[in-house]
Amino acid sequence: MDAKVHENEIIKGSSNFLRGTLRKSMADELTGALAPADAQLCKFHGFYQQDDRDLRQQRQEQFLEPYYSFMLRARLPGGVCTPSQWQTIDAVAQRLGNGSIRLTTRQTFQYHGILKRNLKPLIQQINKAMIDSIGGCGDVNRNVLCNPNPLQSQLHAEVYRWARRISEALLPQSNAYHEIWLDGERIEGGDSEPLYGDTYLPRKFKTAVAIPPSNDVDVYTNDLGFVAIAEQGKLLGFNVLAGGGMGTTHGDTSTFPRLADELGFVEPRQIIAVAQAVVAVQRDHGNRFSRRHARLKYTVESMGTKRFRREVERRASVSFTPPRPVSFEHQGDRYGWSEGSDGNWHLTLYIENGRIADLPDAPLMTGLRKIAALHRGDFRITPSQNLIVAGVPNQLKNQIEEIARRHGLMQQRSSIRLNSIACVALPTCPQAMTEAERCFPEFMTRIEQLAGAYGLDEMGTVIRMTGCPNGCARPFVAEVGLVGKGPGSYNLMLGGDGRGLRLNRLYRANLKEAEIVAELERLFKRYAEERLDRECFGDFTIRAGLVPAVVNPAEDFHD
Ligand code: SRM
Ligand code: SF4
Repeated sequence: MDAKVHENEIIKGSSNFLRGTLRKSMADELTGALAPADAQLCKFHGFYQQDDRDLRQQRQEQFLEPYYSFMLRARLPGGVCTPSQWQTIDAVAQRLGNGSIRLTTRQTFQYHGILKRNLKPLIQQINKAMIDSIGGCGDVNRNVLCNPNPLQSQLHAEVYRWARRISEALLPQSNAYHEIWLDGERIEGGDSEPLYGDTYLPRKFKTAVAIPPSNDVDVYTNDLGFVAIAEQGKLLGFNVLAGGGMGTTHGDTSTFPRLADELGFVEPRQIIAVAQAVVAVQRDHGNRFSRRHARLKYTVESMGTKRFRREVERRASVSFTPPRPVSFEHQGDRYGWSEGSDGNWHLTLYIENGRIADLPDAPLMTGLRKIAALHRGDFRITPSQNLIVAGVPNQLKNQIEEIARRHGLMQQRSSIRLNSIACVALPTCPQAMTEAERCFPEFMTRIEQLAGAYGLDEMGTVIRMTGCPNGCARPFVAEVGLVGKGPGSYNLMLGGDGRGLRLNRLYRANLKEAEIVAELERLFKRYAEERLDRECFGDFTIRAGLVPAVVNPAEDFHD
């Protein structure tokens, strides 16, 4: 292997298909941590080693090792689970996690604060409920997103089945997970990774399936995207997109967010071959020297879209036809009850920051436990960290609503709050430069007051905050993006279009919260006075010349 490749390539290549020394690390009772190489490999098994950053200094002063614990992320294609699976998810959080469940921006759930000794029992318990964490993280395909709101029930069911198939087709084949965590039998010399190879992908890889007119999955921000094309509720095929991504590094202009390019249209039966071909091109052409430049978006950028498309066509033995016209109307979720075409009802609940816990004024966890006990449909986690109680027959509607209301799951919220999201950030995220989840509710209260003062609180502007520029709440496609820059300070980004079709751009750097509020007050005032009929805030910021639109992010995102 080339000596200059990134050290993670060596770790992967010599791991014996993701086994490394994980068993030994787990058995070592002298530390709450894993050996450094295993702390990389464990991501492929769905968990991260973390330490409580609030306690770092205190522990250092007491000459103690950091307070290590683990975050586990499940694989849940399209965010769908049954009520009985929900009951397990809940029980495991109480017994082996920190008592809360965190819904994520990729339609799954995370447990935080798992002690090393509890990892194996936790993985075993969720697996008994038929939920695994394979590829929850790591340099492989991650949880596959799929529009979760089944208004057109049959089309949704069909598209969801394709999302599951993609997830299965892109799963790593190593038996290591079963051996290490589920005490499965060892396959002597039998392991191979026909798709990924022994060094897997150069970097994480993300796939989403959208059903227009909703762009709730932010399909253009994914490495690989499929946009369902239907006529009168019948699925004809998918437009295929490639090369989207959010992560950037402050001060490094060679990194940038990017929206995926359209490769073309294919029929449903062709999409698995196409997905595998896109992965294979990334496997063979992605950058294995610099992880900062290793995502598919840089591969597409350096190969050029035409060559990339040809290579996918060749490997998948397909010919793309021109992409079909699509029209997306909004990002985010639509709340409350909606009726599916099959006569069942779906209740979308706003879960602030995706954090499910028994809060002093809102026992969310207990409420959902009670709903799970009588619900016969399914639960769907949305890409905006919310939850849908889906497939409720008419006769259970009132009962479920009554429980939801009594447990604070249906509080009155402004549209501007309902359209906002924040990432986890402190205290668990090692990359966080500042707060997000913990400060966001109060910050949004100030923004609500501000918007209310100008009659804009129901305008539903998309506001997203992250504790660093990795972009976990997809802030670069928000109308207002707040991207952590340093303790208590954020870059204020403007110019998204509320549909996830345009990147935003830096408006003011390094602002403290009070400065952000003051800036937004000026901007909201102008918007209230000057906006055109039905013009969203993001479009206004471009038309008013507050920021120029990003056309080619490789060239102009950092201008
Ligand atoms: Fe993320 C890393 C949390 C969605 C881009 N992300 C992390 C880590 C694991 C920090 C780390 O490197 O150790 C965070 C763990 C925090 C914690 O304590 O839980 C973390 N990411 C999250 C979640 C939980 C945010 C949330 O509030 O919901 C989301 C989990 C999704 C899931 O279920 O799989 C989450 N992360 C995203 C998204 C949004 C998406 O995928 O739709 C992005 C932007 C899209 C993209 O990938 O380009 C995203 N996360 C990153 C990056 C930057 C990657 C890059 O290309 O530069 C990192 C850092 C890295 O990979 O080195 C990162
Ligand atoms: Fe952590 Fe940054 Fe992701 Fe927020 S955006 S969870 S701070 S990596």
